Amino acid sequence: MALNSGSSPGIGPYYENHGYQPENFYPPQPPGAPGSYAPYPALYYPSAVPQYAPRVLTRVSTPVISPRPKPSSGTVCSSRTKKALCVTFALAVILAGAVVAAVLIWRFLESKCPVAGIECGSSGTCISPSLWCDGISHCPSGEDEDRCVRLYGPNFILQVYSPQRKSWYPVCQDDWNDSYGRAACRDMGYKNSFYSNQGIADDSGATSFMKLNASAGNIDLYKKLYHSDACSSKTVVALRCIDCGVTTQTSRQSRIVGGANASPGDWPWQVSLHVQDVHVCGGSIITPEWIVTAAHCVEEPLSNPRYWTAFAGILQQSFMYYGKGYKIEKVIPYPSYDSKTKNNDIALMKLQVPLTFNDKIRPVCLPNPGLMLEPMQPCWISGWGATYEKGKTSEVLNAALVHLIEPWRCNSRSVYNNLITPAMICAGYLQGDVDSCQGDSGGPLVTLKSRVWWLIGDTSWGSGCAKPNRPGVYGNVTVFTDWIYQQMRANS
Ligand code: 4AZ
Repeated sequence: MALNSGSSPGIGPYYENHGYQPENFYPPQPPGAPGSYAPYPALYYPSAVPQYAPRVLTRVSTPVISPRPKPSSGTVCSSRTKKALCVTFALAVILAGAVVAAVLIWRFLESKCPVAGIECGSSGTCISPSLWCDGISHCPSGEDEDRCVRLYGPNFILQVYSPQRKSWYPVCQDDWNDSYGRAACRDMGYKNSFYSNQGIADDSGATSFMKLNASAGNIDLYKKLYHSDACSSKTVVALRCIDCGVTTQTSRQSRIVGGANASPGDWPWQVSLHVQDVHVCGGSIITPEWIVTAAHCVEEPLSNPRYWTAFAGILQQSFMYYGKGYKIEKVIPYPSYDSKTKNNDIALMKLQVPLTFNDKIRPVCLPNPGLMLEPMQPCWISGWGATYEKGKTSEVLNAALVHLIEPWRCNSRSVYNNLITPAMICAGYLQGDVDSCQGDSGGPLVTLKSRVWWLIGDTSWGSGCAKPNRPGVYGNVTVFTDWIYQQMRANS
């Protein structure tokens, strides 16, 4: 991270960071890679050849003395009885093989959506995970839209999608309890994770709610929900599935304006991702098992989870050598990541063993839809990246204050001239000086709002570091939250 000086961000009118935006919102992309750096040095590439020596069978030098001349058909199946035994044995082996193959085929056919699909109820119809909860019914009985939940706005208001009315509704607090909260968190993709349920006054001006029919017996949560224009408690459910976006650190803002070394617990979601004991990229903890990073970090030949180790809660690179590293179980790059344009530069890593949270290791919140950001929202970047262009990665974790730069400004001719897509977000200073740099990739761009830290971006690219009119470009995480939750659901 290039760290020199900072400046006070201006305050402008609010704008909503809409998730998905129309494809044709921006002009077509000119060809050519926008980044001027390779994502990782060739030095870190794992060897392309297997690292084990093949075992060779050695012959015994002592001659074998045969009492009788060798029959032409071989030594084992020599007599008639032995032949019969051989045939029986061979048949048994073939039969066992056939049984194993039949079981495997049966299992494959039994999972009715074997190729990355989700089954609509038990109808046998398979649809792509990306079509779930997209507001359009694809399943024969609309099952893909009938248990869609989301957390809306800075206060985590629980909303349920109504396929009939084609709209999201807040859930009235009447008769709600923690076990419903747990079920909603599970349906969102949080495996066994639930933090709090609270009834809060709804400030969205909603006049219609989803209400629980408490007398409906022990049936599915979504079958118990019905529309109502009344909500007697006058409060709606605010649901937190994970205690995210909080730090024990309180004096950050006044201490490190303009960028400086981080203190323990400042950025507890920041991880360092290593390949062969070398820091390659940053990442952000979002749950005990999931890390958000950049897709360009895990491009071939580094797509294999076995190459990667994550370090959490450690500020200094030299201490990681002795620290506890977390092995990676899965690497999931965004399916339509484009390595030429860096469009959709986001990936997920699933840890083999979940993290235990403490003051130094904590998750950041994924941005909820309805989170309003200012055009020049103050944000923070952090990482072990180079402290000057073409420099080496830093020994200590650094952090800097930057501000968002509106897409129209970042796409202007003097800045990135239409290279910025809706899946990207620019942050930094047009005068230069403070920026992310090589080695910060995959790491967080976060903002503090309603006393919660939100993951707004993942460090993606830029032309050089801290140069005038060349701010940092980040993956626009808000655009990817549906995909992230889908992956957490499908790989839990
Ligand atoms: C990199 O190569 C990189 N100035 C990350 C961020 C920026 C440039 C390069 C933005 O990892």
